[in-house]
Amino acid sequence: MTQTKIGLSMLHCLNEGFPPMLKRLETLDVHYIEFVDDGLHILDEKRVETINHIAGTFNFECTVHAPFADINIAASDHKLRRFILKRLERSIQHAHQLDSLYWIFHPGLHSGISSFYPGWDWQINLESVRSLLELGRKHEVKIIIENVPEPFPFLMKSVDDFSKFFEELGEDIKMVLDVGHANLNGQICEFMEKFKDRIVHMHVSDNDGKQDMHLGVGKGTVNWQEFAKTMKKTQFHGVVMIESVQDAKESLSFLRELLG
Ligand SMILES: [Mn+2]
Repeated sequence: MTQTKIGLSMLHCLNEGFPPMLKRLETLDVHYIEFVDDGLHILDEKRVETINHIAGTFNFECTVHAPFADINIAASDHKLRRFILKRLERSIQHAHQLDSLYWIFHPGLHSGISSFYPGWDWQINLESVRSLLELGRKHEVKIIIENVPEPFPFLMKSVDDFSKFFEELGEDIKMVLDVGHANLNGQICEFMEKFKDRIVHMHVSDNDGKQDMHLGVGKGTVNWQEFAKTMKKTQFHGVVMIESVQDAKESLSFLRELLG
């Protein structure tokens, strides 16, 4: 039996700056790491080089989370969108230099003018995803899209949103299932079963079912027993990446116990 691949996102120390994050990296007991190309951990050539140097010594594999704080790939202003895509391309290049397994990004959001033009931002979102897929091919990086949380005005949060998206995109794209986000609309198992051939990576954290709290795994209302059962049933073999902001180490032992 193969062991479940469990990893840890460096999101848990995004408040700490880049050098302290590197220090932590050297003490972690995981084989898979996710870097967040945002906030104090924004990547550049030099930082990528440093990470590669550490990876050579500590032998980990990584994924890269795209910047997300100021990013809307469904931005209606095309000049702004072009700039956003440029920024994202730089992130994809860093993912390539890090030999990242995947580059993970968020779908676009509705804006203050969306109601005047129904369906327009949905189309822009599709277009931007096609552009990103093209950039992924250009830089030889597998890009994957994430389900995002309520109550934010994202275009793609539910199973129905993703069904519509996969149907209309006209290209093949895989996804990362964020279990904490799916808990907010009560669709964890539905996502896992319906998109078992699409889901290649997972983000896990816990919450109270109302807010995206990124609690330690086992500290909220996610039914982890059911999650483990469904994971087996759907034969998920990707990385289960802990995205808790608190109790990262406890989450790691909880998942090792749960998933073996
Ligand atoms: Mn996530």
